[in-house]
Amino acid sequence: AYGDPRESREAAIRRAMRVYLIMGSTNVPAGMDPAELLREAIAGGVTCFQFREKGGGALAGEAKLALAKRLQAVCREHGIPFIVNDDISLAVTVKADGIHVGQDDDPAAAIRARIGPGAIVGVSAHTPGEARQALADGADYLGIGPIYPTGSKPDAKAPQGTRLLEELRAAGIGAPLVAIGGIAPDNAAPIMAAGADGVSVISAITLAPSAREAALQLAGATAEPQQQR
Ligand code: TZP
Ligand code: MG
Repeated sequence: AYGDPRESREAAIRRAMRVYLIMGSTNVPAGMDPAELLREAIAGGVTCFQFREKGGGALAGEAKLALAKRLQAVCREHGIPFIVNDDISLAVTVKADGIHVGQDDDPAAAIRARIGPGAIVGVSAHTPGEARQALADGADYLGIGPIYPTGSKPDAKAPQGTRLLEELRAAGIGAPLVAIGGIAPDNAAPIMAAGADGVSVISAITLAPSAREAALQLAGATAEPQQQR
């Protein structure tokens, strides 16, 4: 489980990147309980969770806090990291395992100063320059994308394929990298081959007929080649 003292911090974070579910209330089909969906997804093999409460109809204030706490409890029960997207005060309030920020947010060093030295800090990067800067600022992992077209983020940048992943690895950057954007079990292989440590998804799990089955398939698609043989 995350936080096992026998595992190095970086190894634990890298391992958590493998099947990284991102979700907020607006990603969950009507009539479904987000906590139940998360439980199903973890049962299928999700290794990390990010609470991303964004877009039209997103919860705010007490309702957002209450949902964060419910989902955090599920993550704790199953020993996977609970990461908060963007909202540093929420992350601090609930003592989240980490925070994920974009390029429009404070630099990783400023974020870490607020959330504490032990917390995981993830940063979205779209260019080699942004990636290097985030790592220099102390980011623990980078989110790279969008790899493929996505229907889950209206203001997403143009899809870039696996090029940046390949470029960063070729440049000798060994930091944990997680890919994002339009990823599904059937298109994850080239991402892993390009050097990603895993995939982060919204719709491939939240809109799947079975979150558990979708997570299971993503776990299979992101297995190390050595483990498959
Ligand atoms: N950032 C870049 S693409 C994206 C985010 C949050 C959305 C990913 O969602 P999906 O459904 O996995 O394409
Ligand atoms: Mg942001």
